[in-house]
Amino acid sequence: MSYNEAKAKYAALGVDADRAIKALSAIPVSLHCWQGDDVRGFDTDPSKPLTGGIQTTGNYPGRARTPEELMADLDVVLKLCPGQKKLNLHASYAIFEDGEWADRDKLEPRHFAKWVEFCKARGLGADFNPTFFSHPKCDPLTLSSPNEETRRFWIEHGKACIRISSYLAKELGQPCVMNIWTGDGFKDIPGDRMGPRIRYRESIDEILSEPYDFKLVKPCIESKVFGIGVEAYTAGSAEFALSYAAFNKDKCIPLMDNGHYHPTEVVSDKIPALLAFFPEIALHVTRPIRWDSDHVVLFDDETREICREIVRCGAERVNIALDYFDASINRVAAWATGFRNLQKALLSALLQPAEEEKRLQEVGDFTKLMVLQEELKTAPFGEVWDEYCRVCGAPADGEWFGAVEKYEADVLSKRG
Ligand code: RNT
Ligand code: ZN
Repeated sequence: MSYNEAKAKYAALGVDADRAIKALSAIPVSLHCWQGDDVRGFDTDPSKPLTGGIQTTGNYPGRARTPEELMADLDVVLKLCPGQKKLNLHASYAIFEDGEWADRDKLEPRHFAKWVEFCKARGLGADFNPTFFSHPKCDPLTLSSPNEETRRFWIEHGKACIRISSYLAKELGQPCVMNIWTGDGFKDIPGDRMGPRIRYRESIDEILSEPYDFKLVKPCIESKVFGIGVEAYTAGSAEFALSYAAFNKDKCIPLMDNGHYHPTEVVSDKIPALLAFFPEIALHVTRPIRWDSDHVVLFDDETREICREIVRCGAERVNIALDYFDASINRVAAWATGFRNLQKALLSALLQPAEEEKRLQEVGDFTKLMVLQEELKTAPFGEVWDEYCRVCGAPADGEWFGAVEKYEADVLSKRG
């Protein structure tokens, strides 16, 4: 079947495929730098384990060990993926030159100058994350620590990150989403649940007292239900993070990571719930299996449902980022597969007759709504996807994996 035939089929369902393709090209998706090196970064000893309750499993060869390697791998991924991209950086990816090193409380915009150069040359915007884990100053708490010296260190880190985010936004001419997430919590039943949360709240207040233009820097508060080693309690629980954002709407927005809820809860349903109150929200799209396992994003039902809600509620109100890290497979393929799948899910959402679905619900014709939704599942999506890839100058399905295999043979497999 040709694209034109597929287009006619969609037209019969009340959908304009050309318009869907055009709309998708304008939706930015933030590509997380941390899939390439198992969330290690460049500012601490890479032999030390990841902390903060997150974990990468697997030791597939080819992990990027230097900024140059990570950038080279990112370049391969960017070429394999259609769509508008931003680069999502963590503070731990600071690039130090001439033997210099700065601790996290002393990071400066210039430590990200190389990333600005990288983004400028590729027309990318950037998002940013303070790194409140994998560092000797985690005691193991950070922003919620009862130790004032620890807490101050991490507050200074957060403030430094606001300044870096402003710099990224100004240099790249696009807003920078800056996400605050800590793994603060306890393995077992706490003796005090309130204290850490009050300190966490006060710490975020202090971080956000650093001046910034809310149109350029968008601080987010990411919640989490539990982590490895923090099974019983997290300071930044869903209610905590959401309440913080709700009480500070003029300063920050809530961020939902779909790996951070109980397994039967779905973020797709939470998107319109939050957007009924917040002008904007942010998302980390991942794939949890039984827990926050951060598997590669697939073109699966919940990813598609999340994208349907993004499209229905208005993609301009949702800051979309990916967040997963699989170290057991080729990392470049993991990156590209997840990014392409999110693009597929967005495209398939844009290929829905949203107005008609809404009308059927409003007139109470749930039979026709179900029939329509089911028949859409077998509409010729693949042809529209291929056309979208072609328009974007990206490879179609079946045309990109060979390049990854070659890159693995020529480059990745030679890394020690
Ligand atoms: C961890 C959070 C957080 C991190 C990244 C690396 O559970 O999802 O967003 O994955 O900041
Ligand atoms: Zn996340």
